[in-house]
Amino acid sequence: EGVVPQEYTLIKMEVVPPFPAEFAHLEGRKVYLAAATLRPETMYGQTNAWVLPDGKYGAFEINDSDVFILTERAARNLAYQGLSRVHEKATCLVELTGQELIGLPLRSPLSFYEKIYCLPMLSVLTDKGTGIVTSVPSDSPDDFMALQDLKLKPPFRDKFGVKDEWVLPFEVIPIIHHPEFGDKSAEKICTDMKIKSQNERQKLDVAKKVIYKGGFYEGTMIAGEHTGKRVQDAKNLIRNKLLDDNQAVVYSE
Ligand code: A2H
Repeated sequence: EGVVPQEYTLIKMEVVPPFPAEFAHLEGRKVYLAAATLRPETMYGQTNAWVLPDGKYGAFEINDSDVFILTERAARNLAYQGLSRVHEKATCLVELTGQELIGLPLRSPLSFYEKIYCLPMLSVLTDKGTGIVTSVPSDSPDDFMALQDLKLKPPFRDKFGVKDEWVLPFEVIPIIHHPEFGDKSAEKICTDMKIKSQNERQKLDVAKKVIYKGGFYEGTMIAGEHTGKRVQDAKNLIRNKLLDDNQAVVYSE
């Protein structure tokens, strides 16, 4: 963990009932995958959620109605930030593996797609954020390559029990115009750099930096109610609206 605290926005990706057998007894509660992002302005472009298949997760009580699925580490941090039903204590209702979360249908705030699915990504870290990531393949090279791997490699889908219909219908949505890399900047830079898979860590780290810099500081919104505004100016407007509407919470670590 860094010395400077990182402030994330946790996006409440609602698990659409009916729930699978592993947490059928949560029926009647609102259950969310809580995805940590630094880019709330990109939520229009969500196509899925990411979990680490071997990761350990739990369903934790946040208050009388809401249950968040995330790592225990994040649940403990949240408890100290006033987000647990029991004061300063994380209470786990069910322990879950990432593999058990794959295929969950989700409704996520601002997403153009009404229903999206939880899918596996091998670069998800369980000691950062919540261990849940929301996927925006238009603007994140990691998300783009992980989705490409699933789309182009049927054996990779089979390995994790991923159904075609959780992946194939979800196209990259242009949401930000990047001055140098256009409207699907992550796809463009991955093609230009000839990145072959989600495992090309060094290249992806370079791609991520380049895309982030131009997209955030010089990008323009081309989707949603802030179309035409600079990304820099839209970010806090979008973030504050998500927080006001109780579709997101603040999380620091
Ligand atoms: B960002 P930082 Cl469009 N493991 O959100 C791996 N990656 C994680 C993670 C974890 N446990 N928790 C969060 N992240 C991702 C959107 C996005 C993000 C876009 C473009 C760039 C970008 C959609 N995914 O991040 O190491 C999340 O992806 C590049 C900085 O704390 C989160 O924001 O700086 C970002 O990494 C946080 O990374």
